[in-house]
Amino acid sequence: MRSKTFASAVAMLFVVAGVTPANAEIVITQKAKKFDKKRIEIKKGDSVKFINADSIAHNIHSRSRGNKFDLGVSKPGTSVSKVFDKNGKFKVRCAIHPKMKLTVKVN
Ligand SMILES: [Cu+2]
Repeated sequence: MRSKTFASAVAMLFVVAGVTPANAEIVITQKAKKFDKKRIEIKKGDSVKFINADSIAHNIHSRSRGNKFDLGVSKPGTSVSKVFDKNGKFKVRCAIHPKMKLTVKVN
């Protein structure tokens, strides 16, 4: 029960500090080799869930300065998530389909 006590203590700390640990999850669907949105605006700490609703694989990544990442190959019917913990404007692309474009603005 020691870990439970610790978890409670951590939860108490969040309350005392006035921190809201809950962040939003924004869902982006990939279908017909397109993202269902061209640009989104989110808050720092929010995550974006990329659902692959296509019958082909995609590979979400970004080469934007300050926030380079590669979520790897996501097969049809699967999803991958990315937490955006830095402010800025980031270009998200698919490594397999260069025409797939999404801009994520993190405030
Ligand atoms: Cu793709």
